[in-house]
Amino acid sequence: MSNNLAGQAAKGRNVVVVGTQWGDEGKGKLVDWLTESANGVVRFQGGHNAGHTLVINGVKTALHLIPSGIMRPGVKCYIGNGVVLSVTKLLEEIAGLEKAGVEVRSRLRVSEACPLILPFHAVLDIAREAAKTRAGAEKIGTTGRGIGPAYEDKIARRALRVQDLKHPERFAAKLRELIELYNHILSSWLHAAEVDFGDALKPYLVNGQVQYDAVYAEAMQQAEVMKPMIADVSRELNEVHKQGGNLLFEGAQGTLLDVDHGTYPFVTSSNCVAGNAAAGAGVGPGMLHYVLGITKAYCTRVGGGPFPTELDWETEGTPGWHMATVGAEKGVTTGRNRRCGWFDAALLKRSAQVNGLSGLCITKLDVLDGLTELQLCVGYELDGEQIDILPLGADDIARCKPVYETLPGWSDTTVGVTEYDKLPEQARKYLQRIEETTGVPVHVISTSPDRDHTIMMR
Ligand code: 2SA
Ligand code: MG
Repeated sequence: MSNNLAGQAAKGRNVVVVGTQWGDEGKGKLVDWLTESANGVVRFQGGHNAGHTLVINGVKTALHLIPSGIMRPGVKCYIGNGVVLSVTKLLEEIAGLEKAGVEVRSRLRVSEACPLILPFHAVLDIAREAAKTRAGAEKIGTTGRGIGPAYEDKIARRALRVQDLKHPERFAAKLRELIELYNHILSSWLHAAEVDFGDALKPYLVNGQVQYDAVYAEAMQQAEVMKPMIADVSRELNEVHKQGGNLLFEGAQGTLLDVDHGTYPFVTSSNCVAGNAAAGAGVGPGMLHYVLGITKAYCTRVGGGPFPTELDWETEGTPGWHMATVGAEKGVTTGRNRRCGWFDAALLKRSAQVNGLSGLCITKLDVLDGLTELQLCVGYELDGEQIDILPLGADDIARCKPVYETLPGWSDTTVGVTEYDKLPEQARKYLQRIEETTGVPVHVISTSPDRDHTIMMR
């Protein structure tokens, strides 16, 4: 194994961190760890559907919107234009961090071009999933945070953006138009069924109709708090780069949830791939120097959609149950159980291709400790043919039958190991097979959620 991630600590070198599976690969920990040599950390897509857990000195912190770099004093954090922003959630997160003694406001810059997530986006998201259930269709299994509807407004060119917060009249006019549209949609749907929107959304809804006054008043109050953080993020990032600073681009969700390259339509509504770090932050692709693919040593998925190597993860004593329990596989944002399955190298090949991965970081290797045998998916059978890369779209993926290679497990613990040579021999063999079957070198290995339990290959 070779390494060139270490070289990225040099001046003016920027790293993109992406999830290579369905999210929850452990990106937050790695971003936090890599910020040691970064001046700024940038989010470029998604919204508060993301959930990044960090454990620092044994203390757990969950972040949804603010880049993981916030936990390192002095590092600047940027929310790029590609992020859909709920100001309510952002201010809640800032308050939580400040309560824990983390300075946020002076270090956080929010792009004025971010589309806003407003309460009616979550209403529509939840109502739409409920409508699918009523119709007997498979739900997407969204986080219910309004991500999809907010991106729809962006693409339809009617979104309210962060910059509108600075102009109350403009904000009011756009908001009126948008709420009229949403109330029109909701009136035809909410007649059909009672939908439980939860307490948080109640103040904005009366008889299934979004209340303009409530949304407007809250947004204008928040605008005052937001103003000092609103910035031309694209310009600031280019400036940092010119001065030789290092930037870290922090992806959310994962490649197979990408709206173009994932298991469509069971995907999120943004591009999660590395290329979007440029468009979603307002920098040129030449500013992305190294792409680190965060990869769980097995696979998990939360929400609906196909998952070729999925195991039974509910029956006690099975390998799937082992992954779910030892790996504590629960959603950070919604608390939902994550589905678990074997490592899928054919899926990783797709990921390597669409991201241009420079190297892999294998996380949660320690979760596999104690399994006697491991299966590694090297391809699929689809319509009587053998293929070695994940096909595009949910329909074909759902028909794929995995082809497995069996490898021996290991009984020694790998928890907290910080040197490659101290890993059990079978664990090293497993990592080598991952490299060979995916075609991507392993550059980093994570052996526990703790910041320091990380192996850097040299
Ligand atoms: P959405 O809400 O429109 O983005 O949902 C669409 C699909 O994207 C999936 N999705 C995620 N999958 C894994 N992790 C995510 N973040 C949270 C976490 C999720 C949680 O880190 O644990 O707490 O449940 C995330 N965000 C979106 C989602 O499950 C749908 O399949
Ligand atoms: Mg997550």
